[in-house]
Order: sequence, then structure tokens, then C-alpha cells
Amino acid sequence: MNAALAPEHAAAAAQFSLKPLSFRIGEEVIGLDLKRCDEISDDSIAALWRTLTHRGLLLFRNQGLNHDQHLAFTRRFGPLALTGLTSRYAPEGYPDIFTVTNIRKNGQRSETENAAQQWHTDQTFLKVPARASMLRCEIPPQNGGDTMFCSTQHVYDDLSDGLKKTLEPLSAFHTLFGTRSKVMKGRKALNDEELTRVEGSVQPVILTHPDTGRKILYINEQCVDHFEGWTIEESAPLLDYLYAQIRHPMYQYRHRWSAGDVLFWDNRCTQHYAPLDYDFANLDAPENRRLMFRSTLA
Ligand SMILES: O=C(O)CCC(=O)C(=O)O
Ligand SMILES: [Fe+2]
Repeated sequence: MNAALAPEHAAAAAQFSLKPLSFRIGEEVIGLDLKRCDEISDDSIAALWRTLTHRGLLLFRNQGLNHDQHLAFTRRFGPLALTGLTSRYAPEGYPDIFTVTNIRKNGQRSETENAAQQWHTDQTFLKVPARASMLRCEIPPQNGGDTMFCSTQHVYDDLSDGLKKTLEPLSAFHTLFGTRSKVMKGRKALNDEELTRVEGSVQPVILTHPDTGRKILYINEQCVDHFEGWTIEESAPLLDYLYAQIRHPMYQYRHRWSAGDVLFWDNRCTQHYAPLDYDFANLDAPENRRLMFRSTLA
């Protein structure tokens, strides 16, 4: 049995097995059919949650979920959050789903074709950021289109005691409109109602994970350009250093998608990034199409 499973979840181990995706982050979950998530025991759901919070990321291969099955499985872990900045990227009839695609509609480029061009964790600009996100792949590009994940609890662990002490009392303002953010590039401006939803939030720089008690480096390039009480110029060298740690391959797992894959990540202790490692200049070619759907936990 994997170390991520506590002894009290031994019964759940009968329903699935685990296989590490990399040393510091991620487990593949083998043996579950998420289409029939009502047959997954409460014990197994608790064991999956525990594994997720300790290992940051769960992979379920070849699931072929539709929107209803995707939402039903997400809801086994709690209520859904507002997805994305707004529900403007939701598929028809599914306001809780965020579409990540490069497929054009009526000749128009998709606003989410490059949605993860910076390392980030989802929705930290909300007062109550998203707990976890679940992304499923319907169409992967033929070559590439990967998503990368970083374990920010391990990034924290490796900082020096001196730097940990400096960061501990700091907080940062998270916003989509900071000097480093690329989120709104190529997107239609937000309307007044949308703007009130994404006002920004103040978050600790070092977060203690509410479930595991572990400390995490909790700033992301998409949302943070300064520490509270520091100027952008003063913050920049230290932020640059910290963001460079998040990019270090030793903390990462890189996923090559197949249609039907589901990835479930904990937004507190991980970050993710999509490196556009496919023929992004040729989006009209069918082999470059990418279509994914995300649900988000409050
Ligand atoms: O496009 C991707 O691989 C990731 C998209 C993303 O950041 C998200 O759905 O939260
Ligand atoms: Fe994201």
C-alpha cells in the first residue's frame, strides 16, 4: 500500500491502487471507473482526498467522462466553485464547467487557447480561492499539448531557514491585473459584474495546508507582483528568485494527455503550467486541436 494512504483507509485500498507519477508529486489511481462514481465508497473518496492533499495530483486514465459524470465525481469531494473568472467559457447548459480549448468558433480565436501560459494555481485572486480543480481531456494535440505540475510544498521545504523566516510574516495581493499577469491578454474586457467577482485578495506568502499541516510557498506569477507593504521594484528580485524555484524540474511532473484522461489537483500545494509545446502557429490543422474541460471545488 502507498504511504499516501493512511491505515484507516485500508478498506478503500481494495477499490483502487496507486502508482507514483514522480518522486515529489502525483499518483496514478488505477482500478476506478469514474463514470460510475456512485459505486465508489465514502471510504475510498476519503482515501483519494487524503492522497490528493499529500501528493498534490491524481491521474485517472481513459475515463471518457461526459459533463454530468465529470461534475458528479467532482461533487463527491464537496461543493463546486465559480469556475474561471466568469462562466463565459462554460459549455451550453453547464455553467460550472470551464472550457480550455484552442478550437475556433466562427473563425474567432478561443480566449482560452493559451489559458495557462504562466505557472499558477487556480483562482487565488478570489477571497476564498479554489480548493482543487479537475481537468479532463477530450481532444489532445497529436504532438504535445502537455500540462506541467509543481509541488510547492517541496519548493518551500528546500528554502533556507533564513529565507523561510523572512517570508513567514509576509502576505501578497493577488490580482489578475498585476504587472506580471498575462491572463487578460487577448481576452475581452470584463464587465462590471465580472469585475466585482475578481476584485483581488490578500493571501499569506507561506500557507499552512489545512488538511496536511504542511507549509507551502503560496505565490504565483499570474497574480502576484509585490508583497504587501513592499513596492513592485523592491519585491521583484525576491519574487524572481522564488518563481525560478517553482520552475525547477526537480519539483515537477509533466503530463502528456490522452483523450479520456482526468487530472485532479490540489490548488493549495501545487501549481501548473501549459508550455505550448505543440504547433500553436497552425491551430486550423485538426491534429493541433486541443479540447479540455475543468470543474473546480470551492
Ligand atoms: O491548459 C492547460 O493544460 C491547463 C489549463 C488551466 O490552467 C486550468 O484549467 O486551470
Ligand atoms: Fe489553471
